[in-house]
Amino acid sequence: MLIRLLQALYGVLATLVGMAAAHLVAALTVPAASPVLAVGSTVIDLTPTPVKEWAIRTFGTADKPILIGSVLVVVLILAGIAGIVAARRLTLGITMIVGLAAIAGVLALLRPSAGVLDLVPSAVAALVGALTLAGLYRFADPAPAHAVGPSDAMAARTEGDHGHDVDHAEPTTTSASRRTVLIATGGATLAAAAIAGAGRWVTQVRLGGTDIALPAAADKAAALPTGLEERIPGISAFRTPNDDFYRVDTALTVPTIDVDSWSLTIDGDVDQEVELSFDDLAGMRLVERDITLTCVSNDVGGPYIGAARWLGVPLRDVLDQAGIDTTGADQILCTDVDGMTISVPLKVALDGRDALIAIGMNGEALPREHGFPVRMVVPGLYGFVSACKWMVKMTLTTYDEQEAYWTERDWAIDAPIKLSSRIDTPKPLSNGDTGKTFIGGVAWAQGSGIKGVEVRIDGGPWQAAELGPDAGDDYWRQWFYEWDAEPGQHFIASRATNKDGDVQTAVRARPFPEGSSGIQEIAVNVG
Ligand SMILES: Nc1nc2c(c(=O)[nH]1)N[C@H]1C(S)=C(S)[C@@H](COP(=O)(O)O)O[C@H]1N2
Ligand SMILES: [Mo]
Repeated sequence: MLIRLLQALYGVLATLVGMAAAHLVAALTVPAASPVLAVGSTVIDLTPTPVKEWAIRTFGTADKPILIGSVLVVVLILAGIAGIVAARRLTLGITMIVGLAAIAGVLALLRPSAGVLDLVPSAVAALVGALTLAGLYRFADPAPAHAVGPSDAMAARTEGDHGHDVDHAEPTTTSASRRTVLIATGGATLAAAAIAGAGRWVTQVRLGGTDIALPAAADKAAALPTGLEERIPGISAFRTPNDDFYRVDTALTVPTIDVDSWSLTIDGDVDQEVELSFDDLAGMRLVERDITLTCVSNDVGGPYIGAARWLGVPLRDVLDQAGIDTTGADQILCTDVDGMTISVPLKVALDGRDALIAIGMNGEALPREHGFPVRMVVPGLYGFVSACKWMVKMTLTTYDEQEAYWTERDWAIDAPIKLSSRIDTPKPLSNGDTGKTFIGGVAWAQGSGIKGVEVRIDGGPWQAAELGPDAGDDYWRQWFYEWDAEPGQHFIASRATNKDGDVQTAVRARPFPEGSSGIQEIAVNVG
């Protein structure tokens, strides 16, 4: 038994050393081609929409580490089996490890924007994994010597027949001592850790800073009014700090783009193809806008919403450089640096709303997680049909001709953000004191703006809440209601009304395929 475990450990260690080496090479070349990430990304893309929705809802932003962990567990189980097989037939064990790396290599090659270079990390994993496994067995074979050839098979049969392990066999001269085994496993563990550490370091260095100087906006936004957060503890800040801004995307590693070599291509149904460098873009007329972004996967009352001040070039201005034919194309297919596509209805570029090609967020360059160096921001549409991050190309085309990532997965192609509100405080199921209590939260109706928010306690009448400051119709409003809490359990609900007079619907819808609806109602205990 112990020997089997050791053999499995050899397989696992060889694979870990191989994967660490591959990760290091990937960090130096194509980070997303690292074997685990290539497999993980493919799993994400193949996951059916309902499962994906469930994962986002259940694990939130931990969905990525959980996915990578699951891939690792499966790979390491197979690696353990390869290690045990290698004890009998080293070449077969090595073939299994090489096979695992080959699968990762093929998946890396199948990624949307992959080139031959994407094969290199998996090739390194295969080579290093194979050499490590061979090295471990050569240096410290945990089992007594096994002959090669017919007697090998015989030994296996004997062992199987008697159902006992080889440690009962006569010790032989080539059997590794406990000490050599310890040195071998320790050495391989250290090697894996050291190489993985180097990979991490390389990534950190390559990531570099995003603190590039941004020109000032020609069309500045007025100073943001002071929000309610100092008065109402627990309410969302009027402006979401970049570090707290929700992140939703399919990228397992944050794409690292070098701003000097980045460019944006506008092609497809245009008068002339245009390619803009970052300096070209930053040299255009820049505007500053306060816009609240929302994810279609946000459940009623959920966390995937954030409000920021964006700096960018009006989408219309960039399209005008290329010259667009508004009778042909009906969508802008945006492509990110990894080949991921997000489509935007062309009409949002033309209807006068503040659709931006953004280069700045809250006074800084875009953080890497939020699309450095350039992303799209379109007020009023959920992020999955508008907010392409790490954008490198915009193609003017039709929905008939080309499908974006989420369209292939049956999500809506045009998805306006639904009127909604969220209770930030008190927290669901919290225990509060009796007496004066602030109920507070945010409400949004991008495009039309919020006219009012109402609160309902224990199924009673809807009562008007007070609104926080107004920073434009594309931006959320904070709201609060002063409540005299009495002992016992209470139910608190909120609903918003937009400036057109539409009231937030009580009809429940799940996020798929065009966003959630319904009314949030929370239970709290008082006294
Ligand atoms: N390249 C790329 N852009 C993307 C996505 C993505 O997966 N890849 N996800 C979109 C979705 S679903 C949303 S809600 C927003 C979220 O933007 P944020 O992460 O900056 O909050 O980005 C959008 N842009
Ligand atoms: Mo989203």
